[in-house]
Amino acid sequence: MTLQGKVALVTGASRGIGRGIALRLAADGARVVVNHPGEEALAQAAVEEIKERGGSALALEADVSQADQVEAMFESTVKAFGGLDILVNNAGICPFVEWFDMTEEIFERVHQVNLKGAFLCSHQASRIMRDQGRGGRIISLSSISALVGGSFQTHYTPTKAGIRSLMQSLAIVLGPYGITCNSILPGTILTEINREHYQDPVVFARDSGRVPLGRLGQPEDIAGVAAFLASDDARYVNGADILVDGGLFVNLQ
Ligand code: NAD
Ligand code: RM4
Repeated sequence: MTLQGKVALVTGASRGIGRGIALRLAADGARVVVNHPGEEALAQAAVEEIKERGGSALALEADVSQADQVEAMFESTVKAFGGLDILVNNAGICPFVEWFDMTEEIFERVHQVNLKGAFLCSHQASRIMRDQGRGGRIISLSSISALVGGSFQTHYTPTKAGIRSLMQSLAIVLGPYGITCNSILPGTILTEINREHYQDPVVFARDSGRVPLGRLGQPEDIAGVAAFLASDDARYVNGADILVDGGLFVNLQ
C-alpha cells in the first residue's frame, strides 16, 4: 500500500488505460477520482470495482478541454477527499483519419482534448499541490507517437509530442515545489481507441509481429509504470519519459 493516504485524479478513467491506472492506484492505497466525459455507467462500474476490492473512489464528470468543467472537478475533488497528491493526464482521443481527409475541426478537437486538456488539468492540480505544500506528482500519457510518426495520426502525434514537452517544462517550474512531472510513452495497447483499426487481422498480425515481446500491450502493462511514478520510489524522477512498448521502438533493423 505504497500510496496510502494519497489522493489521485485520473482523467478519462472510465475505460482503457485510464481505468487500469485508476484500479492500480486504488489497489496501492490511494483514494481515486475516476474522471469521465459523460460515460457515467462505465465510470460507476470502475468505482464499484475499486470499492469491492476495499478501495475508495469517486466518479466525476468533466470534459477536460473545458476550463470551467475542469475547475469544478478539482474543487469537487478537494471537497470530497481533502486535497490532491497525484494527477494522471490520461484522457485522449485519436480518430484514425487519412491526411487528405483531415479537417480543421478534427485537428482542433484532438488538440483540445489531448494537449489543452493536459494543460488545464496540470494548471489546476499544480495550484492545489503548491498551496498544500507537500509536493505532488503529475504523470501524463504521451506516446511512442511523440517519437515517431503515424500515417493516420497527423493530428494526434503532435499532441503527444506536445504533452511530453509540457511535462519537461513543468518539471522545471514545479520541481521547486516538490512536484514531479513525467511522461509515459506507451507503444500499442489494445483498447477502444484502436479497436476498429485492429479489426483487420492483417494489420493486427503485422503490428503484433513488430513487437519483440510478441504481443500488443494491455492497460495493466502501463498501470504498473504509473504506480511506480506515483510512488516514493520515483521521488528523484523528474522531467523524464518512460517508453513502455515491448521493444517496438528499437526494432528497426
Ligand atoms: P480509450 O479510448 O479506451 O480511453 C480514452 C479515455 O479518455 C476514455 O475513458 C474516454 O472517455 C476519455 N476521454 C475522451 N475524451 C475526453 C474528454 N474530453 N474529457 C475527459 N475524458 C475524455 O483509449 P486508451 O488507449 O485507454 O487511451 C488513454 C490514453 O493513452 C490516451 O491519452 C492515449 O493517447 C494514450 N495512449 C494510448 C495508446 C494505445 O495504444 N492505446 C498508446 C499510447 C498512448
Ligand atoms: C498511440 C499509438 C498506438 C495507437 C494509439 C491510438 O499513441 O500510436 O499505436 O494505437 O495511439
